[in-house]
Amino acid sequence: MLVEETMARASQLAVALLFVAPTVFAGNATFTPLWNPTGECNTEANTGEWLRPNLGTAKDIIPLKTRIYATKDAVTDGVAMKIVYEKGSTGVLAFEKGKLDPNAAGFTLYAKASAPLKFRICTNVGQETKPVEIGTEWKKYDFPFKDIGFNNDWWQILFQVMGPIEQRTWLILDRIGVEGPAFDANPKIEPTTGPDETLSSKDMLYGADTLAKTLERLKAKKPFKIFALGDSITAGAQTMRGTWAVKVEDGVPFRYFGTMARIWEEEFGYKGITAVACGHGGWTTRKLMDEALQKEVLDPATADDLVILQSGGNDIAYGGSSPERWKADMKQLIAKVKTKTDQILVVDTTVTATGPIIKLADGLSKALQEICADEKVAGADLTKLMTYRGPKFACALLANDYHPDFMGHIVIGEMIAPILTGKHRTYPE
Ligand SMILES: [Ca+2]
Repeated sequence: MLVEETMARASQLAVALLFVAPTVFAGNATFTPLWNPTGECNTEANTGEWLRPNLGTAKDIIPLKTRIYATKDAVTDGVAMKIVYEKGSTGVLAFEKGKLDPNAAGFTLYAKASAPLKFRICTNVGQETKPVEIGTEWKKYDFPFKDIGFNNDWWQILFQVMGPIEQRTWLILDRIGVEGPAFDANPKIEPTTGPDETLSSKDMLYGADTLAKTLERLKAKKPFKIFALGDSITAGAQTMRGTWAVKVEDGVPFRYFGTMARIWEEEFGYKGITAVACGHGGWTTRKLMDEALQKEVLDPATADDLVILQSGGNDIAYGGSSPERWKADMKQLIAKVKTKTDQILVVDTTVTATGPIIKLADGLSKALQEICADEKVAGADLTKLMTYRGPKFACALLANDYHPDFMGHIVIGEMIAPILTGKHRTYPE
C-alpha cells in the first residue's frame, strides 16, 4: 500500500471509528482499547498490530530476539498477543498512541508469563517508575496514570519487561487499554486456551523444483542477485516502527527477501547474494510491469539472477481487481521476466483483520498455485501465512494495516527461505 494513502484513508475513518470503539461499560468503569493515532487499528480488534518490539540497532537485530504471535490463550475474543523474548531481547514493545482521556484512571491489561517477571508501562526506558510482578496465572494489572506520570505529551507507550532477559521467556498480554473514571476490579472476561494451530512452510511454498538453477548456484557458492519487485511491503513501509534506530532505507537486510538471502548464505556457507529492493508503495501488478520492470529488473538482471514478484494487495484493495485478474496480470509480468531469467518466485500479499483481502484470501492462494503450475515458477503464499487461522489472528506480524515491521519481515523470510534450504519451519514456533 502507499503509506500516505493508507494514512490519509485512515485519518478520514478515524473520527467515525472512535465512536464505534469496542468500549465496554461496567458500573463506574469504561474500558477502551488503545487506538493508533490514525484510528486504523486497536489493541483488541487487531491483536498485536502496531504494538511493535524494539529490536535495538542494526547489529542487534539478528538473531531475532523478540517474536509476537496471536494465541488462543486469551481472556477476550479467544485471542491474545503472545511475546516470546530470547536472551538479550530489549524487552520493550512500543505503541504510538492516539489521544487518550487524561481523566481516566489509567492503563489496564491482563497478563501471564512463563515465569514471574517484572513489567512496567512507561514512555521511555530512562523513566523512574515502579514495575509490577507478573506471574504464571492470568491476572488483571492496573497502572494508574498518576503513578506513572502519564499525560498526552507521551508520544509512545512502552510495555517493558525489566531485563536483562537471560533466557527464553514468554508473556501474554490481553485486554490492553484504558479504564475510567475508575478501574473495574472484576470485569467480565472469558478465558480460553490453545492449542494454537501451526503452519509448516511446506504448506505455503510451491514449485521449489523450478528454482533448481538457483539451488545449483547456492551449492556452488556462486554470487547472484535477488531482484524483489513489489509494492510497499517490498519497499519496507512501516518496518522501522518500534525499532527507531534503524531507518527504512537501511533495513533491506531485514526485509523478507534480505532475510532469505541471509539464511541462504548461512546455509550454503558463503557471501555473495545481493538483495535488491524494487518496491513501490501503492503500485499494482500492472503498474509495476509498466513503470518499473524494464529499468529496475530487466535491464540489470541476468539469467543467473532470481526475480521475486510480490503484489496483489493494491490490485484488490485499491485497484478493483480480483484474484482471477491478479493471476492474469501476474502471468503477463512473468512472461516479460522470462525474457531475462526463468528463476522466478511469486509472493502474494499480506492482509489486515478488516480489509477486503481477507475475504479473498483463499482465492489468492488458489490463483497463486495455478500461476505456479501453469508458468512453472515458484510461489510463496504469504496470504496463507497471514490468514490460515482467520482474521482475528491475522495482525500479529503487522506494524500497521498490511505492513509488517522488521520482526514481521524476518519471520516471513524465515518461512520462505526453506524453498531452497529444504529445512522447513513452522509458524509459530
Ligand atoms: Ca483478546
